[in-house]
Amino acid sequence: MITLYDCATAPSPRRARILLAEKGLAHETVQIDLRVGEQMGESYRAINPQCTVPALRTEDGLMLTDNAAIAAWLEAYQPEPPLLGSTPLDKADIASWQWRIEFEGLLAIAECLRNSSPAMANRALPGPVDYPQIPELAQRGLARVQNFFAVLNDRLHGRDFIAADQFSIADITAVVAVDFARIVKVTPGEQHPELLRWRAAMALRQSMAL
Ligand SMILES: N[C@@H](CCC(=O)N[C@@H](CS)C(=O)NCC(=O)O)C(=O)O
Repeated sequence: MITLYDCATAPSPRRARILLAEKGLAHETVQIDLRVGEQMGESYRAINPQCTVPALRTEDGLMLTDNAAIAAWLEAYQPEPPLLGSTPLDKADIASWQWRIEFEGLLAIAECLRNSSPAMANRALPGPVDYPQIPELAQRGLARVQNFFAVLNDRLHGRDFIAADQFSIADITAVVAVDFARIVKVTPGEQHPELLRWRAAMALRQSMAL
């Protein structure tokens, strides 16, 4: 059985949960409580020395310690439905949007949250090394998140999906990013009609309730 090291409230493991559901793969879940710092403890460090969730253990005991590895492995292990694209062009389009959503969306939200939240003092970046907060980065992160919403809204003009005219991992990552932006008080509004239309359509997929 596949084991997912998860945290129900965190965005990064949600990406892996949705991916597993879209692939129709059953798995066991081990919850890691980030609020009490369980990810930094010795027992989780032995599982993932990067001290982050998600991590996934395959049936063969292979440990995958980030979303990139989990997505690559899942697509090879269970090719249907293809979520990383099938043709060279589609694969490139999906990979490009996946990177933009991670960099302009998820990392911008993290930049804002982690550099401002008192609960994350000295934890401005995830991982085994502590870094102090830089308040100016929180401001820049917020501006980047707002711009990211505008970019997605523009992209979705005349499209049902973010990339390659098909449901893909880019849609999964974008849903997770758009939903998580609530934490820095950015939500889609009337200035984002395309984003709202796409998010409502995504909500029809059972996986998105995870
Ligand atoms: N590269 C990782 C990033 C994962 C990540 O940043 N996870 C966060 C939760 S969303 C985490 O584990 N944070 C632990 C911490 O803040 O100490 C991936 O996407 O797999």
